[in-house]
Amino acid sequence: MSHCGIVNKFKVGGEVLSVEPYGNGHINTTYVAVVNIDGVNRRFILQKINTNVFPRVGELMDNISNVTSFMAKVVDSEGGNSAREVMTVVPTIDGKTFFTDDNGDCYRIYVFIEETVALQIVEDPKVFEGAGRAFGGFVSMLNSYPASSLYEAIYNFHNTASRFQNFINASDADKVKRADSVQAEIDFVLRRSSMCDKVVTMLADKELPLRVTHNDTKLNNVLMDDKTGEPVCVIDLDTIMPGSLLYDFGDAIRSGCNTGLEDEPDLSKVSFDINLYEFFTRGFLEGIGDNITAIERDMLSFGSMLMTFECGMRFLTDYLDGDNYFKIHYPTHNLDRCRTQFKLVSDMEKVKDEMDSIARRYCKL
Ligand code: ADP
Ligand code: GN1
Ligand code: MG
Repeated sequence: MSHCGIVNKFKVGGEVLSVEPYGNGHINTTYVAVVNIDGVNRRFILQKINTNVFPRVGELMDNISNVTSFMAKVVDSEGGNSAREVMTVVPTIDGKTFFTDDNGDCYRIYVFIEETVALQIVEDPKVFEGAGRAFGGFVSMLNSYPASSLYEAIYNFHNTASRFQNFINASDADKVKRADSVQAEIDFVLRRSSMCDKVVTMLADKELPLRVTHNDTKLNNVLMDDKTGEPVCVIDLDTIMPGSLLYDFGDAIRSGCNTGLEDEPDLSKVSFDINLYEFFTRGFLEGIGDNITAIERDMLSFGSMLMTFECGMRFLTDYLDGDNYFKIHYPTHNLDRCRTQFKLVSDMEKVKDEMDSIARRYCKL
């Protein structure tokens, strides 16, 4: 079935004019569809859901439609505009949240949020502070959402201990004979293996609270107003699950406080920017308000290192495994991504004390 035919399976309310590839996510395949509705061209986001990564699509879409309905009510009750500030799932003509074609491929459609931009890199620290407010506000808004009613979209998603085990398995199996060429990166992971079970254990022991978290808070997963730079809408809701606030904070720091791109091959361009850390932390702590504990506050630096380390380890695991998970555009793409993450971890280790004093300075506790 053509992509236009797929869009026609949804209640878009008009004539489908075109469907083109869009965006640069690593997981799903995204398209923009233009639909003529009563003489006006409107855009929609069509996504083919990566069912290797998300095998239980029904559960995933239940999570997303329930959470977005909840957030829309909160936003509207506070005088906001939920049509712009919350993702809107467009139902299929038979009232479902996604469409399955004859090949078993699953598609969904969201309303396109116009006059926004998804940034790959921070150009203006104030904009990054806004992203912090948006992600902090996101966790805060979902504080009263019943976490136990959510499905676990990817089991053990930020369970760093289990990610470490996957890494060991891939390195031992050495399926595509790459381990010898990445011994330095393998050693980097092994030297830090004791980091991996800390948050998992503290969550299990209830020293850290389990919250509804986004779990994929990279900078390009919040849309910014293209004129004012203010945050508009948190997107990419596939990984909303019960988790730790440290995951959301840490993943945003990982992706936003990098002076280079996530896949920059020239490591001299990649470094951890503590100034940006301060901007984001101020925004995040403002957004979260008092929905944070002292232990969480004191572990924000650790969470940043852990999420950066975990992501680098995942890229390395995928490289050792023959690149089956993340989309790659050239053979060493995952290795380049891994190296940027490990460079950031090394940088953060050197300024941990400064990161801690910034968190204390802006926390409302
Ligand atoms: P992935 O999981 O592959 O990262 P995303 O859901 O983040 O996919 O979408 C990929 C890109 O599509 C985003 O970075 C953004 O540019 C764009 N996008 C996604 N949803 C919307 C939307 N509702 N309105 C406008 N742009 C969107
Ligand atoms: C993936 O979907 P996307 O591109 O926003 C990945 C994240 C990684 C990120 C690294 C479901 O995010 O966990 O941190 O790439 N998402 C999933 O860029 O695995
Ligand atoms: Mg994304």
